[in-house]
Amino acid sequence: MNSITYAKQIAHHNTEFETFKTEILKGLTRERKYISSKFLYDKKGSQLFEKITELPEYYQTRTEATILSGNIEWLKDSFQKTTALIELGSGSSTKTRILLENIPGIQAYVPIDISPEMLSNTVDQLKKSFPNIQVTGVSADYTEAFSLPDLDADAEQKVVFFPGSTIGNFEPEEAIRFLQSIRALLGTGDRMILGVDRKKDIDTLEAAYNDQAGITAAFNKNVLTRIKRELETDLDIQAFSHYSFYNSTAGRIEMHLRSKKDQTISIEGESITFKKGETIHTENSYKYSEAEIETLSRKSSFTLMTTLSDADRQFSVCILEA
Ligand code: AVI
Repeated sequence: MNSITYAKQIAHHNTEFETFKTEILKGLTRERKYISSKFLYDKKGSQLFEKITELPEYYQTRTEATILSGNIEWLKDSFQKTTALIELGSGSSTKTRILLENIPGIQAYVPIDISPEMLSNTVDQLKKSFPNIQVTGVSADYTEAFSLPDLDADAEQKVVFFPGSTIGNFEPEEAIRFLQSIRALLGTGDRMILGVDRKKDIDTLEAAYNDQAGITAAFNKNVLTRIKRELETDLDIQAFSHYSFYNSTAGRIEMHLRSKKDQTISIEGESITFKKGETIHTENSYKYSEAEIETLSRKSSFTLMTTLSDADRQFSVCILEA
């Protein structure tokens, strides 16, 4: 590694540290304490999330894969013009493979992921499995402005794949702005395949975020481990518990960390006081009805072409056209 690259890496590391410190302190000194869900996904957090996707209670991942594999003929037929697939998030998963294996016109696949490690794994694996597809990874935070690489494939139709119901982790207004920014990258007739978790009975929803094995609790509490590792603090992780519930007014699952006692902790010299039962809000996961998906698409300047769903209507794979 040359010294310029090294100096850049230190600078990058320092800004990352400063952002983490500033945002954590800002969120914890608010009236209603808050930590952005983006901080849940460090290396350990991403591994725990992978485990969540395999839990019996977490129906989302397997249901989405079942919907895709149950509609292969329809996908083959409807995506005949598709030459380029762009995935938001890392796409080593079964779901991406279902599309790459069954849409024969795809010449280019562009996974976009914030983590360079995840990305290079994906790129290596998929290049091996699909030697005829040009795989170009883009390391970027897709929630910020990004541009697409020049696609060699004379991209007749681009399709953006955004699976996993990650759209639910955006606030509804942010979700519209985000989809509008994706729409701006596309031409008329390009498409988006969007995974959305549907509104359903509270028990099913709450079980998915309060699994028996305690993996979601570990995922949530891992952000405290990260604070302890990266910041100067006397924080006791055991003094907080995982708390997750469906807020039916807002139509979202909320994830919090709840203080087990009255306590004052110090982070980077700042005193933060908790009452027993007080929480730090760490994540929202919005659930959408069919009508809300329709509105979301329209407000983002897409046309909702088709909604594919499972027999129990738990999850939706929406096909949006630009
Ligand atoms: C990444 N995202 C779609 C997950 C969700 O269901 O909102 C994150 C998650 N949080 C707890 N469990 C899963």
